[in-house]
Amino acid sequence: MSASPEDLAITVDAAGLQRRIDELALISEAPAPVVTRVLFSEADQRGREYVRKAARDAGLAVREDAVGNIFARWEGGEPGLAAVASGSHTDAIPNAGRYDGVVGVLGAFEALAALKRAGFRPRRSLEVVMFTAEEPTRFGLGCVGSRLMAGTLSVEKAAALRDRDGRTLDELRAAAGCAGPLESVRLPSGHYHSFIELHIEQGPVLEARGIPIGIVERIAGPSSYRVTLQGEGGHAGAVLMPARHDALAAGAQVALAVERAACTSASPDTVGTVGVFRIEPGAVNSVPFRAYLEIDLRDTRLDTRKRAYARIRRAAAAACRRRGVRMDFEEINADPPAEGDPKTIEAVERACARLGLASLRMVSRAYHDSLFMARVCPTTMVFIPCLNGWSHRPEEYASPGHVASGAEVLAHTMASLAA
Ligand code: HGY
Ligand code: MN
Ligand code: MN
Repeated sequence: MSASPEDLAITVDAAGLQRRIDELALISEAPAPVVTRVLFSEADQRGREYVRKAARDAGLAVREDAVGNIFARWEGGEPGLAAVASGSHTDAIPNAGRYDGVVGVLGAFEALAALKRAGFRPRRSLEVVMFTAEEPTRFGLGCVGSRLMAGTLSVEKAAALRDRDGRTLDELRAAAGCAGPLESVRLPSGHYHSFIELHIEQGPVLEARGIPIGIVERIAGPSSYRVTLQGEGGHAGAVLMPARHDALAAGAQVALAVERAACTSASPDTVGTVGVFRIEPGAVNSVPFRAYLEIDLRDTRLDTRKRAYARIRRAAAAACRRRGVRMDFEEINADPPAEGDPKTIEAVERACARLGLASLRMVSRAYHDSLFMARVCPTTMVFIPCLNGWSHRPEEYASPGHVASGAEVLAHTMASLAA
């Protein structure tokens, strides 16, 4: 019987962990310090190879599923018991930083390696998951890997996903060497005992409060929509204003309606963004005949997000009616918020107390694979501070000390849940 987790001398190799974060950051479609690793791109493939090697170096057994989720496992003493899991993603949106997702994958490998060095012998297996496609960049939908694992994305809808060049998920995953039917990705019920994801906060709260660890009680529910506006083009000099059906002007009113609905919501957590706005033909002396927008609308509460959505739809329809512009408004995803599991949260709080680290229960405004893992097992997240709350930009930064503390808290938590 190995020592109980409380007595383990667990030491995280902070320098080694930082070195691996920096090494992975160099695997990018863009020159340093920018990190870009879009799902199934050449850089993403090299990133996946790096992750497989890091898992093996940590002494873990590696397997992959049909959509490219990577599983790194430490078999426990009682294999029949549900495993304690952790993990995150290593795909990165264009012009991103080096910590988003990566801290949760490499930090979890380091947590398990530290437990091995401390002589811990888990009763439950311990597993780290590198999820495929947490970012929506390739297909417009985020968390494709964890959605399929949780069964919240149908195989039909997944197979219908296409990127901007019309390539399907099946084509791209086959080209990346993934094999097997998408049905096989779904986790059997009870597969995991619990799931804890280590991640940078991607917000300013922990840094501002000088608190090293956040523990997530609730993850905001994300929704996204694509809007196509079909107006009439024409010569910028010849078409008089009353005769215009300007798709960009209509799109501008839709974008302002998104902002107004979020700003006037009863919930301070309602946020709305138009992150994609393309127009055609895109010539200075031609009235835009088509506009394409993608809307990101989130909230920690479903009722206020639904009310904001209804307001956006009404305002967009009225603007298009007045302008004689046709509107096609399509939902990409609309997911409910997720709750952190009280017992798993308490396990993290006990680990923080043991390490003498202050912690704060809080909301996650970004979504994560934990949003879907919470559908299949008790889940929470461990946040660490990041500089000015910056994320999804090259200046993203978390100190080696905070990264190491996060991995240490993760190691103690997973050991206590797997003992
Ligand atoms: O958009 C998000 O919340 C996540 O970073 N993909
Ligand atoms: Mn992200
Ligand atoms: Mn992330």
